[in-house]
Amino acid sequence: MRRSLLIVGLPLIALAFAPGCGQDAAPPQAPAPPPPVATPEPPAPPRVATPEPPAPPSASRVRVSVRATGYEPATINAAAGQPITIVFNRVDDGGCGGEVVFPEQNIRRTLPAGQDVEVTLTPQAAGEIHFACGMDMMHGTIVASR
Ligand SMILES: [Cu+2]
Repeated sequence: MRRSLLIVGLPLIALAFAPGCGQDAAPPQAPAPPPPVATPEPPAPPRVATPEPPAPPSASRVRVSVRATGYEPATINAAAGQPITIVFNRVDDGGCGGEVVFPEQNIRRTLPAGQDVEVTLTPQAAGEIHFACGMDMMHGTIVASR
């Protein structure tokens, strides 16, 4: 019995005192913070002119295998306005892939077997650029998009 009274009584006492405490206590006069001292900004480290990192080669460089059966891949995606390099490698000595022609670009290259031959061009607009073997039998397409 006494215990329960105590338990009930203590919070009541605390409640009775709580408002009084707040009123009695004068609002603490917070001392004004000292005016911030203007510290000079540390001089920025000299910016070393770093050259732009080169674009990842995979983005603008595509390998194309030239087989007797055709170009692999035969369709290449490119970004209009960005140069793209196609690295032709004629895998099969046979077949008719000994020459590659970009008729719209006025490009014609001989493809010796087993050698990388690079053709770099920049699609000027979104659309297709075609290439073919010298006899216009095997075909490939660059699809340029914005
Ligand atoms: Cu051909």
